[in-house]
Amino acid sequence: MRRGPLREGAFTSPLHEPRTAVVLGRWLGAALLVCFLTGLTSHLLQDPPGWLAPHLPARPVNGYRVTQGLHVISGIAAIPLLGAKLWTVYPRLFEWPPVRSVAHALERLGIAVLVAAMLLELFTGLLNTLQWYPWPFPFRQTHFWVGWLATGGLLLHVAAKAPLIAAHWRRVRPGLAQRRAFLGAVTASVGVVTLTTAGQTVPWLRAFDLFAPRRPDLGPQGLPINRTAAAAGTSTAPADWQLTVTGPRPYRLTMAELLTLPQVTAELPIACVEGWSASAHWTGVRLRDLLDRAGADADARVRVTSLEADGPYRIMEMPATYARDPLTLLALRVNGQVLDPDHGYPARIIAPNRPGVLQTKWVARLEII
Ligand SMILES: Nc1nc2c(c(=O)[nH]1)N[C@H]1C(S)=C(S)[C@@H](COP(=O)(O)O)O[C@H]1N2
Ligand SMILES: [Mo]
Repeated sequence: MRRGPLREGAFTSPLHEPRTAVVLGRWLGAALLVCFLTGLTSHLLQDPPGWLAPHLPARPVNGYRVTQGLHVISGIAAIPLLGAKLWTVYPRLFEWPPVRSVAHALERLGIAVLVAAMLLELFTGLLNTLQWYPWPFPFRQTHFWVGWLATGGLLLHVAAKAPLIAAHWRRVRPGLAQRRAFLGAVTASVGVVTLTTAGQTVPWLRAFDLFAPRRPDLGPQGLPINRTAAAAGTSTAPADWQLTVTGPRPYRLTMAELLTLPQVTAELPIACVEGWSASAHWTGVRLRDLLDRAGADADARVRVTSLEADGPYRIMEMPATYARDPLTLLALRVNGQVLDPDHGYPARIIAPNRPGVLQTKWVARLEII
């Protein structure tokens, strides 16, 4: 009956043992914890429940840039770590007898769910950084819920293995030379994938940004683009474009009129959920000036609508904290030039500590709520 990998002694490497699994598990656990917490942060900033929205902070200015950068960095680092961890423990797949008791069956089932959820989570996350969605389900909801499943499964796994983890937590001397070499190779792989991708968001690693899907300095006006004006159907703004503002005292402004209002310059990043970020100098009219002019209350939210005919980011809502912030602009210029159509000409929103998806381009209308 026991053939191939099911044979006794089929796996000869001395590394298929708990100490290696524990060392890798610690690194992987740390990466996944960072990934989970920053992912949750991203979810709450992008799509907050109603009770939380008014309390989201507009500071630090680079907050989302840091948390989302860490999310993608830790997620990418987790890929080689998970590979090494699975290699270390995979002989357990061929355990004999396959099931010893109900508890054992449940534990194996739990591991199956955990591994499947982890693989799906890292796979969908990585492909999202490439904006590639070769599956029929929606990315965001799937990535969010599978993230909970993977994290819950991980906590149960750590609880179930706590005695084994505790027994192998401390280094035993002399260490195994093979293990040192293996862990060294894993560390090197993590280092290489991190170093060659983190430059999409960490400015001083930019020179090594070989494999990330984005170079933060490549694109019109020195900034990358996600959705081009051609894709959005906004390559040429209507000749009679006017900004429409609705509220207690609704009004419309032409571009010439907007340019007569006080212009403010702010240095703010675009921090895309896919992991790239880039800072720029934006010039335009403070959003709060436009809202005050329409008679908005200090705690009013604003709904921003783009010229774009459709697309998931055509309409965006902004809580008062961001709308009142002195750095939140209806930007008309970037890095000293009139906005390129790809960057949102005639006008775009730019606000501190917000996900890139909420930095609406090609603004047509502001509604005070
Ligand atoms: N109207 C509109 N605004 C949008 C988008 C969009 O698809 N439509 N994409 C958003 C996303 S996902 C990002 S990361 C930023 C990118 O800004 P940039 O192209 O100016 O760099 O714009 C945001 N604004
Ligand atoms: Mo984005």
